Amino acid sequence: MFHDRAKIWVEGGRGGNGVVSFRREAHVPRGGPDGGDGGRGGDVVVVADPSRRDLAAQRHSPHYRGGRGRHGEGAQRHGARGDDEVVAVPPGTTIEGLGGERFDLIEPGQRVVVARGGTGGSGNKRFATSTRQAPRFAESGLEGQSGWIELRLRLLADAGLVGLPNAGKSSLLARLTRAAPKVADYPFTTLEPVLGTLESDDRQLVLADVPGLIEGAAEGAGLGDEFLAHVERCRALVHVVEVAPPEGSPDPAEAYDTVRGELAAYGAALDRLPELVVLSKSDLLPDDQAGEAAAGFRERLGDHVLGVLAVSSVTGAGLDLLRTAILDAVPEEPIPTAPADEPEFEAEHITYRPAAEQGYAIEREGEAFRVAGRGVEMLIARHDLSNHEALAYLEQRLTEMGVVAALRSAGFEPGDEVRIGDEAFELDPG
Ligand SMILES: Nc1nc2c(ncn2[C@@H]2O[C@H](COP(=O)(O)OP(=O)(O)OP(=O)(O)O)[C@@H](O)[C@H]2O)c(=O)[nH]1
Ligand SMILES: [Mg+2]
Repeated sequence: MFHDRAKIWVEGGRGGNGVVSFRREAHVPRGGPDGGDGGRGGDVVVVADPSRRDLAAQRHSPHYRGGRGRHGEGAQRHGARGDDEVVAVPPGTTIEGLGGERFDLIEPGQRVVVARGGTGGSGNKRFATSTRQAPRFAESGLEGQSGWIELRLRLLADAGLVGLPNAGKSSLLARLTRAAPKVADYPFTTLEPVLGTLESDDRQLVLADVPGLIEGAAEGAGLGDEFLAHVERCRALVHVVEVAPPEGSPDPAEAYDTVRGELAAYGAALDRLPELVVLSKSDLLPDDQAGEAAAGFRERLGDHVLGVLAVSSVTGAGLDLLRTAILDAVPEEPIPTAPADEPEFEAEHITYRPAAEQGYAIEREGEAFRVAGRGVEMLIARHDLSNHEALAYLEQRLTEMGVVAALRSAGFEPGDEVRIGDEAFELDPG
């Protein structure tokens, strides 16, 4: 089964804790603080890996967690950074990130950080000042970013084979490329997209064979039309129509119009892609009749299509012309820009916005006051409020940040209860 969607849980590693430690030396009775900082938690990184075919692995095990940052140690030893967790996906995968932003992984090796690890806590050394020479507190590490994100694969193909079921699409892919798709004389033989590479002397081009479309596919008839996502990135369509359909089947013109209608109903501008029309199974008609059918189509469609060709996958008639026509239909790759000119892709896109961290709002909750805001909540999360020194430090920081003044103008009096994040405490700024 080919999986082109997956929902995964991503969680950056927790930062390591800072440590409380004091220098110990022979002959020095009380050394200064020397507690090191905790290391940052590892990130969760999604990487485009060409050896991956689909998103089956992510559906099978949907949880990804960055490694924990190590705690700091005495003698100013900082904890090591946590290991990154790598999620390998096929090129062509689109990611909807934690903040709703979208990333397209196209080139092999392209990577995006989808969940950052938490920052490590500072050791007590960092809290030493002239008036607080022996701080007996340190910060805890913070949790990493976490949440569910969506992955969606849209294959990277240059040209897509479309048509009614049984039109002969897979047979063509098998003749034009080394791919070996299943071929059989019943509709919906192809259940999932198959890629093949069309080779010429100087170019390689990827062809996608997708399931057949029937009337009403946009409303879910047959196999529906979701698999058309895999031709969305194509630069041309090869529309396959049986030149001599069996008794009782729609004639070639009707078959053609049905598929065009479904392409238009799907959207994504599929009906505006350059189109080559292939009349398949020409061996079932005498040569002149297949040629006449092609001429009739050409007249009817005119400039709307790149061309109309009668071919046979059985005899090989017309296949060389078709190969050339497909190569011509897909423009040469634009010359890639020098890597230096490309925007930095490594998703530093997901950054904390310092401005947002500065802001806070004060609200009354009965007798208590709630201070809401990412910056203050992170500050509280880092400290152990049962530690008197840590509490005194927090009061000092809240005063410096203007939170205490803002509380006072909201009616707060020293000794009132203040709530921040999950914590509630009596604030009594000196
Ligand atoms: N005589 C003749 N038969 C063909 C030709 N091409 C395909 N066929 C037959 O047509 C039937 C359908 O071929 P497929 O290639 O599986 O058709 P498809 O369009 O991929 O069909 P779905 O995957 O079901 O949509 C098979 O029995 C093929 O052997 C051809 O050029 N000549
Ligand atoms: Mg097929």
